[in-house]
Amino acid sequence: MTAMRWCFFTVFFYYLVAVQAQNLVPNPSFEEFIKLPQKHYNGLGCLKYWRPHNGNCDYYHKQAGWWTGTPRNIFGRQKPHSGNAYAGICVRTTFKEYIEVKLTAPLVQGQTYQIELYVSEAERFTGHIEAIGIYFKENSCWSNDNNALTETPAHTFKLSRSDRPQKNWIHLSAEYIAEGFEKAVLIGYYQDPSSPPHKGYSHLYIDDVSITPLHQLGMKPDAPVESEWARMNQLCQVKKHLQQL
Ligand SMILES: [Ca+2]
Repeated sequence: MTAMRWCFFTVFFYYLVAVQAQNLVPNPSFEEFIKLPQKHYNGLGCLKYWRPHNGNCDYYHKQAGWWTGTPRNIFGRQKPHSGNAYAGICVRTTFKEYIEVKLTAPLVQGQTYQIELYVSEAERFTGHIEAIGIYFKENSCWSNDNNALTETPAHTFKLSRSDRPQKNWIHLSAEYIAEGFEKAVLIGYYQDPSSPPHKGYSHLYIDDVSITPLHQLGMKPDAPVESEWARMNQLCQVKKHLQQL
């Protein structure tokens, strides 16, 4: 292999890694597990990377029994948005669960990120989760406090009561400009001060969480976002060039 070809091969390899590594959330689809969830334990301890911030939270997988399986499980029936698995949190009057994960890299101050996730309220309960909060932390830590977090989330997604009960996943998406301290993310219930406190028993399925850099630092905020199609086009160009060497 000539030096030139080796150079292009190296660039191509790192480009592929960069494209695939953009999501800073490890195990974003909850597919990597340590052990399958079972009836006696289906907490996030079954998963790689993800941890409950409090309580146990819940994990569901297609290969598990019906109690903790997908699409059918104890809280309802829902196909994974992708793959075979998803996570779940319980929200009760006196008990709110949060899932958390340490990001693969800290967020960079001033950088804009796209936050995305898919949620679905389980149909076997009557309560409605009014809002989901995205909380960033400097450190990932477990808490024995089962109350709703009192701090203001980095972003709040309001959920419409008309979305429940339903079989479809709701796509939540927002942009966020990092402050630079963010090393872990928590996802869970948010108590809007202007709304009455949550009542009843609710369960929320969560799948495909991603936090990706949207704009490169130094670019204008309204600069066109490089699309997946454009990236694939560039990859094809690099591959074509390699074949010509
Ligand atoms: Ca999944």
